[in-house]
Amino acid sequence: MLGVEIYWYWHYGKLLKYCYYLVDMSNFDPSKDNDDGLVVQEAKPKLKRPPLYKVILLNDDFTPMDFVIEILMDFFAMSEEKATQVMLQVHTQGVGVCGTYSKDVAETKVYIVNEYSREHHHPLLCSMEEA
Ligand code: TYC
Repeated sequence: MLGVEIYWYWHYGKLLKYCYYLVDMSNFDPSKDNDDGLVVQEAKPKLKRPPLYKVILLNDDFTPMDFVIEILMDFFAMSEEKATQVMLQVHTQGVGVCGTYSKDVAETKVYIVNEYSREHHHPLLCSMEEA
């Protein structure tokens, strides 16, 4: 590059900067690729998908089955059939998955389920783990 010429000007009340880059085009041949052997390597994407979290329900001996079904339908948008299936899974296996979500959504679900259970004096426990 041979140099830069800078101009300032007013445009609708704003002071704008205008730059000319002066380059030597004497050896420029538009029929060539003009990259001087430069190899351009594509950058590997550095972004990673954020981790997902499973929201889980734990079994206990006291929470009524109907209450667990109600939770699964109201907070996890399950049909009555699906909610019954998941509740029975927790009841027989000790733990069951209500759904998989981003971290903040999973944290919110865990919080509202546990709050709702406490408000209704049930010991039902909801938790989360990385998927
Ligand atoms: N085990 C409970 C009962 O017999 C029912 C239950 C199911 C409790 C699932 C909690 O996450 C749970 N009433």
